[in-house]
Amino acid sequence: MELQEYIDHLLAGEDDICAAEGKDQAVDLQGLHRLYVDLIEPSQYRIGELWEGGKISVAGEHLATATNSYVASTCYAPLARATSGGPRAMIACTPEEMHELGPRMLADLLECDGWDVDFYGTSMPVRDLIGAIRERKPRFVGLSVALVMHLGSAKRTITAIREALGSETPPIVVGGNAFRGGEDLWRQVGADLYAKDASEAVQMLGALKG
Ligand code: B12
Repeated sequence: MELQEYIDHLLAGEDDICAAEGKDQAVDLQGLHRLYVDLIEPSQYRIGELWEGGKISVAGEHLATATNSYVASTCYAPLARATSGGPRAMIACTPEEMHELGPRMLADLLECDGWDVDFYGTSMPVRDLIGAIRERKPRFVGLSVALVMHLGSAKRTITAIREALGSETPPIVVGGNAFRGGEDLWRQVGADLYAKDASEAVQMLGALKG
């Protein structure tokens, strides 16, 4: 199905048609990656443009986002692996960050790649994040930032983690819409690694599995 046709179904609230398309694509892991990065992600970006341009309402955006969340979870579940005991990954949104679908999709694809993922969802408080890293000792921490205005908070979060954990700090990986505005932004917030999408991230992070 073409992107525009899929978006039309999203906006019409046709979750059954969207899920059927997702299942057709996600017949294997490669298909799931394609579904996430080549269909769900660009459809959400397009929804953002339509919303920003006043072409669709907030209700339209919410419906599309909820439908894409449903499609992702429906299609990922059959390919998920039992990963308890595997290398641990930690994925969280920085404080105040409410965009959850992108990091959730990354968490899903990492699980399918054998990582035991702790996914913390939106707006993770810094103190609690540091406590969780101490306790759970992940191989890396992934921080998601969608809003450009949250880049400062991302930098403060990373600085606080490094100050608290010193040489015990695991590699800090960042990603999300906010970093698309400039090639060097991820370095400026003090991260060790960056990936532009979830597929690229899974490939890059394979090197940390050990
Ligand atoms: C849906 C949505 C929302 C929903 C989110 C609901 C949810 N459950 O997630 C809600 C309604 C909450 C929302 C709120 C707001 N939003 Co909003 N939102 C969007 C929208 C349309 C889609 C987001 C999405 O799902 N993207 C799809 C995912 C798959 O893409 P992604 O997040 O980039 O993730 C991929 C990669 O980046 C990567 N990745 C993501 N995280 C990580 C982490 C790591 C470690 C790695 C390696 C990789 C990685 O992997 C993912 C898959 O490949 C975007 C448009 C856009 N361009 O993203 C606007 C957008 C991000 N929002 C925007 C704005 C302005 C807002 C609000 C300020 C609006 C308002 N006035 O209230 C608030 C702020 C809320 C907050 N405090 O965070 C702007 C941001 C502009 C800017 N320059 O910063 C955007 C770009 C829309 C626009 N075009 O104007 N939003």
